[in-house]
Amino acid sequence: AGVAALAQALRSAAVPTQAASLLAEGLPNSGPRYAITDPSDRRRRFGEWMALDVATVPAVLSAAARAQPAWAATPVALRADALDRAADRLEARRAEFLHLLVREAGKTLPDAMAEVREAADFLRYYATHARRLLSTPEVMNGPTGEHNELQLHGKGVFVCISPWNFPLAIFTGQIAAALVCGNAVVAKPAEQTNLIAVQMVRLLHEAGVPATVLQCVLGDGEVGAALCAGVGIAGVVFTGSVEVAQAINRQLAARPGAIATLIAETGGQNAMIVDSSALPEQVVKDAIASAFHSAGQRCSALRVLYVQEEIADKVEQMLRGAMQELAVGDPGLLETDVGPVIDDAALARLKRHADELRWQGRIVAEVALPQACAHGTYFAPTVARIEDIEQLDGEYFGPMLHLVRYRAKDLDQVIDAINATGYGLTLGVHSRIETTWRRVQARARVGNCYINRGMTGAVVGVQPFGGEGLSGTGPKAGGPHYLLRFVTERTLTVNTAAVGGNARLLAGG
Ligand code: UN1
Repeated sequence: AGVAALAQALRSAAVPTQAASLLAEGLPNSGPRYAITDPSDRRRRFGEWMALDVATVPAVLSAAARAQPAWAATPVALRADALDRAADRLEARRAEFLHLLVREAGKTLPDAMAEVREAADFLRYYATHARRLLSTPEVMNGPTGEHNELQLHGKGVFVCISPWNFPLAIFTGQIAAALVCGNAVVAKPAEQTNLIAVQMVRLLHEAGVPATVLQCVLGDGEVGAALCAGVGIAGVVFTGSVEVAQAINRQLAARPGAIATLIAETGGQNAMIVDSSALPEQVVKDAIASAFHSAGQRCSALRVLYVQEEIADKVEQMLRGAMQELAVGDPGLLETDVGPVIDDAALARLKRHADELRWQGRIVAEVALPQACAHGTYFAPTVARIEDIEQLDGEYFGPMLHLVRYRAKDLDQVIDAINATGYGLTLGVHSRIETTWRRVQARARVGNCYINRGMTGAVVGVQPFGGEGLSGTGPKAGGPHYLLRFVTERTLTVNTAAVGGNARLLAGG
């Protein structure tokens, strides 16, 4: 009954079909318009978005800079309350956001539900954490007659650039962290998911975040680059490709003025290592979920499965069988496991890669696409055998899994090869021998290591998420250190004797 009610609510949810930038009052808001299409059926154009004229970007940033001091002066408790209210409203309006996640981003219903929950979790987690972090002085008492404080203040204006694969959760998490610390935000969502973004920013405004403190700018990479070129910005929060993160890093380094903060979360070349003590049923279940659910479009997703040769045939055979059970199709249907990839460009890159592997005779298993997928950007879940991870020339962001066999004596070389990719996001290990998985974990340079389970779906506050090397700058999102990069520290030392020896008079303000 609950599921049927949800499906009904989804169909009847009133959702917007037009998206435009949300700017401070008085700023010109016009630019070219683009159709919004449904990835599960490209013929379905259900809306339109309007890009911002790039010439308006400096005025947007100036408005943000003017609004920031008053927001920073608002007590942290009130800023945090606004995030909590936003979380409550988001849950109350769940159907509308689920609908948008399914239609605009091609997410399956379970993924969409998890994403709404994650967005609410980010709001509440950063609210709770900020209340504590920003109000507790960490310094010791100085000598008598002296009062000391270590204050944490917002840095200024943050530019938040977010990806289409978590258009609600990551978009909201970046913004929430920056705002609650007393920063103003100019957010630029991925071009593929503007409706969801604009709807979330409206909700944050309704929850009490002033419109000039949080603006949302729609546009392509040129608009993103113009935002990052803003002379007055304090920092950039970016989740997306390594190449773009590196370009932003160069751009920030080359600017005159203060050195801006870059918080980047990028890609991965994530592996799972399976030794001969592992339970094949468990391995196959976790590998399928980690590689193919969410259509493989998570930066945490499994790309390379290393299986010790003794059990490789068995795992391969079971994998082939299990893949035939995967339902690929319309993400709006409850039975669907794998929806479309985001757009034609993503599909073309995956197809080129799979075709090359097919010519080399490396395909081990492939799901047949049902007829109903003909008009969407669907990529058939595929498994291919490769020699080693170094054979991959980058991240293949989709339901594509690569298999490598290894010998027990080569385990250290396997880990070294994974490390040598330069990425370091997630790693899975399946082994019932504790010394083995401990040895792997100690040698691997990755941000999130998962033992005897799937390797996606990090929970905010429980599994702080983020990588090292090419995978990102840290600190981890949804972890206790994330907010620290959004604030600047100011130490205040007062000679209290000079004002009559009453420190409380000073601290009371
Ligand atoms: C991403 O895919 O961009 O653990 C990061 C997970 C998610 C990953 C989000 N939190 O699968």
